[in-house]
Amino acid sequence: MPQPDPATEASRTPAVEAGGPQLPTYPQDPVPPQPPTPSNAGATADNPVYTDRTEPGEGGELHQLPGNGIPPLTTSQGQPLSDDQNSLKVGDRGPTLLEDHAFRDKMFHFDHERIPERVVHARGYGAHGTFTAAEDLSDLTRASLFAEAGKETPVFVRFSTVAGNLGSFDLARDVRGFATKFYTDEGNWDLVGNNIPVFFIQDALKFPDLVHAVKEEQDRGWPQAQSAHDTFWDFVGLMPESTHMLLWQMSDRTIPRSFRFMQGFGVHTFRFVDADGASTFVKFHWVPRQGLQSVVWNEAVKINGADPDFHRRDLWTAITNGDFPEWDLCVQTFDDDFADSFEFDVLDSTKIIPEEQVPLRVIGTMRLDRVVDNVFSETEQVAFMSQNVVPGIDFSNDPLLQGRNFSYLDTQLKRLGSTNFSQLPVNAPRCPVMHFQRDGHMQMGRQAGRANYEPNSFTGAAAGPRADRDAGFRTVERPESGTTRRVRAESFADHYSQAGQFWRSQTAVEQDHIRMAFVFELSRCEIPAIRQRVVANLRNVDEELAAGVADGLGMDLPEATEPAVAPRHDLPDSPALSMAFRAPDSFAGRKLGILVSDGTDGALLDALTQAVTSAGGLVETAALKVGGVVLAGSKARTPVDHKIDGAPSVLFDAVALLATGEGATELAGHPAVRDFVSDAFSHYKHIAYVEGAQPLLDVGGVADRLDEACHDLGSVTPDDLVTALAGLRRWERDV
Ligand code: HDE
Repeated sequence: MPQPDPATEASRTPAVEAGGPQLPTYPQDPVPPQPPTPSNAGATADNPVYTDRTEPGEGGELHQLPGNGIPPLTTSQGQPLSDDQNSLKVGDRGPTLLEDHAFRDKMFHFDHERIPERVVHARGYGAHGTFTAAEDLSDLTRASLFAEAGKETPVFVRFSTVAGNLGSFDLARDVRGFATKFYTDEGNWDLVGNNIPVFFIQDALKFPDLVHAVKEEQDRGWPQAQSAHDTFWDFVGLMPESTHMLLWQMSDRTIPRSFRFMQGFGVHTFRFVDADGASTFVKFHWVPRQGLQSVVWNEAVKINGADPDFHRRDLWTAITNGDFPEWDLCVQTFDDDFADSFEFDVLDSTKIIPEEQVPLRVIGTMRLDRVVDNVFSETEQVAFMSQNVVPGIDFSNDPLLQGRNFSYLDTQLKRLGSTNFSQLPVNAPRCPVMHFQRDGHMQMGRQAGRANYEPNSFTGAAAGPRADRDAGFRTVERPESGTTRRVRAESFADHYSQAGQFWRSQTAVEQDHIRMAFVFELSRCEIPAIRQRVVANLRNVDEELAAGVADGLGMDLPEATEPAVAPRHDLPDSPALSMAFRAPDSFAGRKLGILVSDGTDGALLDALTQAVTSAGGLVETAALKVGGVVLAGSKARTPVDHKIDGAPSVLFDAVALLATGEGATELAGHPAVRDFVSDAFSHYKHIAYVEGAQPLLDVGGVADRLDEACHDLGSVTPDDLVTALAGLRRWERDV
């Protein structure tokens, strides 16, 4: 059998057809022998450069492929390769030789590409940005990033789900991690928060149990990325301290429309410390300038099928389009007197301090404006640690925080495999680092000099890495005394009052969603006693909620659980706890999905696109075929963004039906189109349509149910439509 010569057709990289799409031009084989240029051009012995091979060119295209005078591929040892397509064999069809060091070099590295995923928050997505201080905060903290108005500090943020594994889907009903690394000029400060201000447990010792209970069950390996199963509800039912968090978890906050539309919370009480060592308690909040927005549950389920990467794609798209999301960093600060007089213990992470009681103060704004170059190097290798604080920020005695401060350092060693993980570019401080920590796996530094201990007389009293008694980090001096005991403080005992306050502060629609979420999740539990225990706990929160959940599950209302302390039902409503309180006031950052066909009015399509984009929104089109449609009065095909099957309406915030005539009739025969329209309607979305789209309204079953959020483009201008779209959903719709 004739064998391909490595230098012939069979081993060639395909050539680009003339007139075809603009793909990078590959050189024609055989690759001519390249001059032995070092792969890392520009590198010196002191400064190896490893990143010059696949940088995008100015036009975004990948270049620097072999040939044309560009350095050739090399092994990891820098030896130029003559052939990266064929392994070394005995004869053309013979066995592969162990001698093939280039093969082994490549395969060895590939075999070890994976590292352990995070035990929680495995699935995440990161981006770079900048934090800009709003004012000089020196009256509260000596943290250098808050030293003056306008001071900029680079940040890296990683958003995540908690329970799902790395390859799970984005729209799980789950808490979202919101972790921020501030590269301050006095070291890294990590604010490792969530999008919910409370937590399930009060003591870190319970964390392994909580996580075991929520992750897939050990004897079967499912469910993935879901709390809707027996072991989770068993655990939380037996741990009434979880109840407040459960109310948040069952709210729409755990199915966010986008990372861009979520709040973030530091959760614990921390301390700000000023230059004199005086401290103030502080709670941190991130408030998105984009407003808050979530999807509905039925939509979340469908998004996970249509686009499991919905949230990461959303963040990437927004940033690469220049639509940079922003969050205000706000603080609630209070002193010991407030802490002593507050109804709950400020060290208890299952409690909030209502904004109405201690208002938010904006201390700066973060803007995310750069996606990562490499997801593994940055998003996967970033190591957040709650114990990363800088001078001016300190911990409180919250037992959850104290436990976290051990766990995060510990976990990085397991995940990243070396104590030198802080040398990775994404983790490295962007300020001088001076210490005598030495050696260890993957030591990247070349720590010169003779002295590697302290004190020493080689570096000189002023020159070496001496501790700075004045400016260095100093733990707040606080009196502590007591008997060593394993106890939970009495002041942590009220598990229900704030859950009731949260429930009462929600709008009727939000309450409905919470009730339905409890019903759904508990209906996935096979063991009736588990459902009963949770409903028994809910009776201490609100009788109406408990009755509604029991009814939805088709069960009798159980006796209420005996609470540790009687729940209070007199806490005032806190409107700020409702997502409606921070609803968006425009369509900016949202997406309109437009269904088009042959014969669609191109002028209207343009006008709509123009109106949406000038309001800061995005437009994507879908049609029967991705090749495009012939617009009315045109002869050429206009490409579209999606084939209809790949663009269900759940991927959009609002939809417009511009398909018309025969095109509309043809589309109406397609099941995906029926779902496109009927889902948009039942997910309370705005629907704009042209007269010719009647077959689509008919097939979607909405023609005789049109309401104020259904807009006839024959009478509504594109600008008016965009104004109406700011409302996002018509919750009054009877679906
Ligand atoms: Fe975490 N958590 N956590 N957590 N957590 C981790 O650290 C832990 C808690 C949070 O994007 C782990 O690097 C304990 C509260 C975020 O890389 C681990 C306790 C809050 C992220 C860990 C908690 C968080 C993590 C797993 C109970 C909100 C992802 C991998 C006391 C304030 C950060 C890792 C990223 C990740 C431990 C509870 C937020 C194992 C022991 C409360 C956002 O160290």
